[in-house]
Amino acid sequence: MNSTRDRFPSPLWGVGRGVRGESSVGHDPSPPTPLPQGERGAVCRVWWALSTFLILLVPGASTADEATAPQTGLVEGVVTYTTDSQRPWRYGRYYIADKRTGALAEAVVCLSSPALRRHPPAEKPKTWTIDQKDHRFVPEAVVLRAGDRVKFLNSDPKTHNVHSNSSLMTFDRTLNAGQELEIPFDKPGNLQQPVQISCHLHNTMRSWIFVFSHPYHAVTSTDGKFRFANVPPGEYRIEMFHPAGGLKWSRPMKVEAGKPINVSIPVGPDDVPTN
Ligand SMILES: [Cu+2]
Repeated sequence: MNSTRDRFPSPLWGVGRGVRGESSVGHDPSPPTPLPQGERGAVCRVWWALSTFLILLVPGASTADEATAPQTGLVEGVVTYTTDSQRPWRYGRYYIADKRTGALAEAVVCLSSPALRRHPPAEKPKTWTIDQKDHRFVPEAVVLRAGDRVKFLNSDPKTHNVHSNSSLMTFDRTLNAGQELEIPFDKPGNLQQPVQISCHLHNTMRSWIFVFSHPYHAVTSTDGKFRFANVPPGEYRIEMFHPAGGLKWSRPMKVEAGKPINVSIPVGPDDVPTN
């Protein structure tokens, strides 16, 4: 971007060149003719006024720079499931706390675009925790950024196991009561490619870890809500996936600076895979 100086040449620079007869205007090589006293005063007053105007204009130029600087957008919304008594979704009883609102818990929502795959890594990677408690992985769905780590705990008084044969991360470790295991997740995947975690000893235990290259992802709580702040303007898809039930939903979306977007993600029996 051109600097303010480039776009608004200093009036003093112009005066100096004019006095020395070097003005580019007309390329006149002849020496300047001294002006009468009265006219010189008028010229000075004109330049003073012009200088003041341009000085006042410079802060305006800064404002223009800010307006064209990368501004961000906000995307937020809620995931709901509409129950159909004729086609009951058997997972509904686990992930819908309030049947009246249908707010869907543990739904993973994210933005996707080719540009986001080149998003810079997080400055401070985080460590997330998945416990093994009452024969369940808690929580079941975890979303994180490439470079983050997951610490697996075993709070049960018996032995469990954590296993993954995902191309993003492969591991298989038995955890006795009270033992821990920390695993790094450096390779990004996407919404359709979670790291599925299981326990060899109890086949009903399962968990999904979604590894993203960017921060615009969320897993819903019992209120079904999600929120992405500081989204760079651009064209995206907003996608939702519920790993426990296989519910899928996606739409194209255009994010513009300073224009918050509220998204309703209503899913129902038609969004449940039939196979
Ligand atoms: Cu187990």
